[in-house]
Amino acid sequence: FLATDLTIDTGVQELLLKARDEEIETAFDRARQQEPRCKFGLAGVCCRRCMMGPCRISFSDKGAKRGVCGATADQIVARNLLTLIVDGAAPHVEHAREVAQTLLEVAEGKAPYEIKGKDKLMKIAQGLGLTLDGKSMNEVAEEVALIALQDFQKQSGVANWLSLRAHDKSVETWGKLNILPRNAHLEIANAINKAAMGCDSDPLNLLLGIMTMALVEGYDGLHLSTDLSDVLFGTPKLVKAQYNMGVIKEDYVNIAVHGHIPMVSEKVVEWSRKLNGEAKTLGAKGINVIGICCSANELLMRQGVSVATNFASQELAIVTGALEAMVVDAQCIMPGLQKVAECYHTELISTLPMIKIEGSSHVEFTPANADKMGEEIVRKALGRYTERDLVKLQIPKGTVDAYAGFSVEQIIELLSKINQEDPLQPFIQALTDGDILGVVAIVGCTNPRLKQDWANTEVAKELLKHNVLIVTTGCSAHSLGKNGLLSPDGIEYCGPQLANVLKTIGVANGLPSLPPAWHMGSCVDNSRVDDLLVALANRVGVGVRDLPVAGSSPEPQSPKVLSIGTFFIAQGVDVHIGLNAPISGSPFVDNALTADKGDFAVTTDELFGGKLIYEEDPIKAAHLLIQRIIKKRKALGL
Ligand code: BF8
Ligand code: SF4
Repeated sequence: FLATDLTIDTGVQELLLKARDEEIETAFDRARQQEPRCKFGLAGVCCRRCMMGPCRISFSDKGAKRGVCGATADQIVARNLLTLIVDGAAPHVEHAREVAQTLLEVAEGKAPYEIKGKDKLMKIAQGLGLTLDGKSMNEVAEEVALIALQDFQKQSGVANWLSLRAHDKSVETWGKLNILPRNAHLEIANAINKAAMGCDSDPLNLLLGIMTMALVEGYDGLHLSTDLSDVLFGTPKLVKAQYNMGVIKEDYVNIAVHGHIPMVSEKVVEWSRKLNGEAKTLGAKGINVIGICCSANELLMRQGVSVATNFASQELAIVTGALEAMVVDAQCIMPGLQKVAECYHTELISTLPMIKIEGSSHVEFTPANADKMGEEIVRKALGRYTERDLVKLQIPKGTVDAYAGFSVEQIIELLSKINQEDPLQPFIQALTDGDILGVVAIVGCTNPRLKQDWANTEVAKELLKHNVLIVTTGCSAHSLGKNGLLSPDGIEYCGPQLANVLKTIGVANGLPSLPPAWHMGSCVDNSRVDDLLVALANRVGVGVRDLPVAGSSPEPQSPKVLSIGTFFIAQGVDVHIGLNAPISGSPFVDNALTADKGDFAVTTDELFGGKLIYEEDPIKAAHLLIQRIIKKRKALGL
């Protein structure tokens, strides 16, 4: 395979050739070794839920139409999708719980972090109905953390973070369907129970279970993680940084942070700054921390740390031969990293007690020993610097400037330079006039089965050309960053009306223009996208489902894309994916998620106002999204 067929990132292409010369295998090679893929698995009709199986449902008239227990294709696919969505939501829920637990320990004086987001803390406390009079910041933080932790305990009522963040009209819809979650752990256990052999076999009831899990993802995964991370580490503001493998610096001690959990990555940055002088005694110019995947997003948004690469090419960062350490925590960490690290002087370091990697070192994170962890990790990296093999050193040249830090708070501040009393007004005016046709969130991953960064970038460019504003998160944001769409220069891709809007807001804020894609953060920060939608809906006086907006994940790999996607569908937002979910083997599930209102007895389009759109071709996908946006505009009389 030509490297140019695997990725549009020229730095990654260069490193793929280097890896081949050095006989190092990466995910791009392994993705091809898995072809041809099992068609039963792709369609979702394979069941391994008990030892009467595994069973699979035939596509032809001749073969089996039911599993041994009698389960049909609809039942098998619905159960599989439910557990797939648990696979997506559970890591975010655990992420949120860890942040909440850390906040509690900080408030109790047991963990070495300071609360940097005092304003956010007070706003959340007010939203939760707490009285603030006479209370210290730590007392308020403790109360907020305890209310957050109730979302893993309470046995009745509705999850607290849903009540805090959801739009009233959405809650009304979910209440009528009886899908409101009580606590995240209970609903995860329920979902696994529903899917077990001999339990729920009603595809509609399973679909409703999927939507409950989607709400768990949305509120006790995404929103809770973002809110409490902002409390601990501060709400992001506009920052400028660089993208591409070129951010790894030859004459520095390089530490890559990879994963998701900001408590880990923030401490690595803090200790790299503290021990920077020690790098100089080794002959290096200092310590250079760079990001990969969503840890990159967390640090980019709050610390302006530059980004080396995204998911599909994580192993290639090590192939530069210039990483002293790669620090990982949870989610999207390829086990293949260790084998690559063993070919170089790089130390792969896992951190979370429950997530270890065969062969790697481990420096344990707990909130209380976070400083000890940070110091030990940075000292390990310093120790590796002198072991570098200069013959194997090759860092692709070139970086791209990018802006990030588009929290809703920051967006409102930028807009307030145009209208101080009513900051959202100019944005809504531009939407009303069609200068902004709609807003699409480009989110999710890169996937070594697909040409890296290509579809993410092409969907974005086609939408921009038609005056659709892009907001972005996750590894897709990195695709756009690498390709210049997070820079003011990127407005060359915009239609004239959108370009004008971006210039006007940019100039009012001392920039030539805002970038055409607004980087809102990591995957859990899709909560920020949701916050923006709720703020717009409230300001206009409609529901989220009425807004001319959509989501798109052109290169998904993780079930997190499906859990986040169904969360947005539950709010009535259409969601495009560029690689099919394993649902095509079930007429019921496939139609329920992808058909239009009225075409079948049950569709999410009818129940919630949003549906799943599957399209591999990025240009066609962009136009399917534009059609849906225009339909929503018409319904609003625009
Ligand atoms: O949570 S975008 S590849 S790193 S799943 Fe993973 Fe996908 Fe990247 Fe962040 Ni999100
Ligand atoms: Fe087969 Fe039913 Fe067991 Fe699944 S649960 S493996 S369909 S017998």
